[in-house]
Amino acid sequence: MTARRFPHEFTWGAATSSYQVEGAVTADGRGESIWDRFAHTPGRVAGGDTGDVACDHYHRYREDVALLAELGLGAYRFSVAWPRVLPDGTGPVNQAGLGFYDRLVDELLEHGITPFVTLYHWDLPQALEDSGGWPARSTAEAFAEYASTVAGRLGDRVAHFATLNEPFVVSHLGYRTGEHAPGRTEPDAALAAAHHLLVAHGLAVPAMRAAAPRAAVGIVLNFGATHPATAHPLDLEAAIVAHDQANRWFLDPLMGRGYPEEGARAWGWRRGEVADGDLELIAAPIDFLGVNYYTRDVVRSPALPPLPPPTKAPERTGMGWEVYPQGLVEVLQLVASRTGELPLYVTENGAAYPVDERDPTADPERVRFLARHFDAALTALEAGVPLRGYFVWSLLDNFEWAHGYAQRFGIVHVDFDTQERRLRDSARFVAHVARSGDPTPVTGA
Ligand code: IFM
Repeated sequence: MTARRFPHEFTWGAATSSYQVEGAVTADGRGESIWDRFAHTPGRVAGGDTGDVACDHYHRYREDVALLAELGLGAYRFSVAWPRVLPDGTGPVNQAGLGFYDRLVDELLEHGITPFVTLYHWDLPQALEDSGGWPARSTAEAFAEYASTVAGRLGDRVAHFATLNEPFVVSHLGYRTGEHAPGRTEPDAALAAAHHLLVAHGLAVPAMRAAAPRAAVGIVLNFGATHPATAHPLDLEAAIVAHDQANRWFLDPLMGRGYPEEGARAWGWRRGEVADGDLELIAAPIDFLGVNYYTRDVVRSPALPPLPPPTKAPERTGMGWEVYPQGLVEVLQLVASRTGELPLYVTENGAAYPVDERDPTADPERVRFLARHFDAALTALEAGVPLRGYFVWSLLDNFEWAHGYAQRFGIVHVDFDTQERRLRDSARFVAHVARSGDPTPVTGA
């Protein structure tokens, strides 16, 4: 029997983001970001951790590119820190900060690795938050200028830019639940932020195309399989609302379908911030869509009593997220039903697990997690989903936001005392899949 394989031209990569790995938060004129401020506020991040040093990727990027090359990965997804480029969010460009990304891109290209650049992975310049943050439309306008500056500088060498990473998380964890920076708990502001993130994307797309005519421009959204807890009509209703609010809120307007009605009604959204022409602007054609997938959401109506715990508890990662690989097939098919032939990438998938103290490079659970999700991606591909690539989250153990360094997602173990990097078994597995196209683990898992 012939093994099922990914096609040769399929892109394999690993992903990181600026605040999670770079450190060097005051180097070369970088301005303050909302995550600097938030992490330095007592009680916001587990263990009082900050991204001040993180993986010191800012100084060690050559070593990290060498790791990608050693693994034979064809692509690296990273993000640009807006406050490195424009320390106050607008105004004069900090050439020293932009220079870092120049060097990183050149280093990648010298190793034959394709850069996939995200413009916004959550580190908003604090100065922009001080003048209203994402709930203010001016932030969207500032983003478009910043995005075209970066595209203009890197677009002669970078062929793939994503505007935003996970606008759902930015708006709802940042402004509704307050679990993320800037830590605001203002439901109306969260909805305004969500809309302005999409406006930012819509303004940035033509500006980036003008600045970098050869580059593909897309966006990265997070999705979860969303299922009702039971067949009770109230659970079914709650799952529809959750699906609208989490999975369709950004996808539908991007695809020209407007905001999903059930979700908008449940949030009591009055749409005051939607200006004439916004929906057309947001639906500007894009060249690819990034899909981040980790788990599923089992939805119980708040009007029903909580269910007793299941007799067999589902398998979960260190984050407490259910391991649910078939959800990736579901999500990719759902997305493709709305995006048609638009190229899709899994731009993030991976898992945090506790470190085996005897051998921090042994991570059989992560190998198994990835193998099952690779298999799901292949199933979607075989079913006709135009999936072009897969980025594992993450290349390195890093700053996992409000969890600090307690949750480790890396296929490379990082010793945060010495900054030593060591390949985990999962890294070798990803290398094997990238080389052979065969998603089956070589040994045991
Ligand atoms: O670490 C994050 C990343 O920054 C965005 N997507 C989810 C990852 C795991 O929580």
